[in-house]
Amino acid sequence: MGGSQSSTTEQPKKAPEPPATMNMSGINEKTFIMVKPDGVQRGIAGEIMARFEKKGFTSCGAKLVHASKSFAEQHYIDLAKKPFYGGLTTFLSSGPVFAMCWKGKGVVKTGRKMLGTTNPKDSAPGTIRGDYSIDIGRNICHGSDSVESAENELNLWFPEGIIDGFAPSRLQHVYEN
Ligand code: IDP
Ligand code: MG
Repeated sequence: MGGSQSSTTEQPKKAPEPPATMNMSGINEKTFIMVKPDGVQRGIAGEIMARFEKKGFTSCGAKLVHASKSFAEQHYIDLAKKPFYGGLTTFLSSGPVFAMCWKGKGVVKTGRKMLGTTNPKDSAPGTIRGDYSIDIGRNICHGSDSVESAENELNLWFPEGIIDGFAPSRLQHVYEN
């Protein structure tokens, strides 16, 4: 006796499941919206969430995160060469942010319109930045600028995954078909 035996009870190995990919088109399009530390400090996070809810988009995830400086640098890596990158990433990591995933038809582009232009001095009244901010470095919110960057940002901020299978019953009153 003794020694290693090959087990006869071992289950045949299943082919690995393909990695879960986010469905990022049609009414399943998703975007990453974030209330930056200024918006959280000023108590505007709930208002921003409410605007996306009232528009008809579906929440797929929401949480407060206090990002580290290096995490903030990763988020804004495309801006690494800009002179304001240091200040921007120090600011983003200065306090909690409210990170959200929103889903719906055209949500990336419409989400950006709802935020308003980057510089609040040009943001139309009625947009979030137009209504609640003045300085470009304190424009209170972030929104993905393309479906591709949304997917990257959601993977960065929600490594645990999002709630993707939820289709609220109200959708029949949001979409005509
Ligand atoms: P976005 O947030 O509208 O996508 P980006 O060009 O991606 O704009 O810039 C990211 C953030 O960096 C902006 O939201 C803003 O807070 C900040 N930012 C952009 N340009 C400037 C600038 O010229 N000076 C200071 N901060 C800036
Ligand atoms: Mg941007």
